[in-house]
Amino acid sequence: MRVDLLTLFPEAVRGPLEASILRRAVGKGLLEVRIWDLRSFGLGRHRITDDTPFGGGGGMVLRPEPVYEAVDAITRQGGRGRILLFTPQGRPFDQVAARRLSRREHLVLVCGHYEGFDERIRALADEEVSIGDYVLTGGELPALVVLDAVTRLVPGVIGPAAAEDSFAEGILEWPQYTRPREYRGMAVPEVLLSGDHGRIRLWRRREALRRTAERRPDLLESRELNAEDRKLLQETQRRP
Ligand code: 6GU
Repeated sequence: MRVDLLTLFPEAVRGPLEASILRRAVGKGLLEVRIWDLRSFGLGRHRITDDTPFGGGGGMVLRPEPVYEAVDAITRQGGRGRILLFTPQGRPFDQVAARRLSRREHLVLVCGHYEGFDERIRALADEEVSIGDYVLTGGELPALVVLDAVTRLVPGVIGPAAAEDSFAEGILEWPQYTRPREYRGMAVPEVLLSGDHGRIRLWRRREALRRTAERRPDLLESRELNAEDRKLLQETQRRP
């Protein structure tokens, strides 16, 4: 997958790309990220990228030219890709969107900044994306969030079992334990040491459903449970 990331703060996105899974994906040749400094497309000797809003009021607004010219430069390098514009007004990002975007060959991530951007920049975007109902200072962290969620779904980046975690299926993960068997008075549930894979599977499923019902009942309301899941969920209501 090729990703072009447009930002006024290239240094804000470099660190995460040089660490962990993202770095490994780049190392394996599964991901290629190019960072474009919007300032290099700024106007005049001072490389101006922002201006005051027409109509008055405070703050500075990202001008359209640097973004359009950066996208032109990307297009000249071959293909325009799917253009995502990061804004709190965008569609809330979720695992379904991550999976859909992971099938794209080329993404262009446009990070706004300042108090906002010129409305005409929206005309460039195929999608406007938000990562949740809170306000950040810019689109850099959202772009990295989306890039991380999408990259781990690109085949070969992590094992298929890890990528297909239970959230992909719409419920929360079950509790996990490793050594030691007991730590500071907290014991690993006996069933996990039993070697009985049938019992372990049912326990994990029951605990995943219990946790989802307790913490994210909204995830269960929007889906149809099969007979086994309904039975396991009932069991969680009978005994703790
Ligand atoms: Cl995409 N941008 C900004 N500035 N704030 C946000 C956001 C995006 N998503 C949630 N908050």
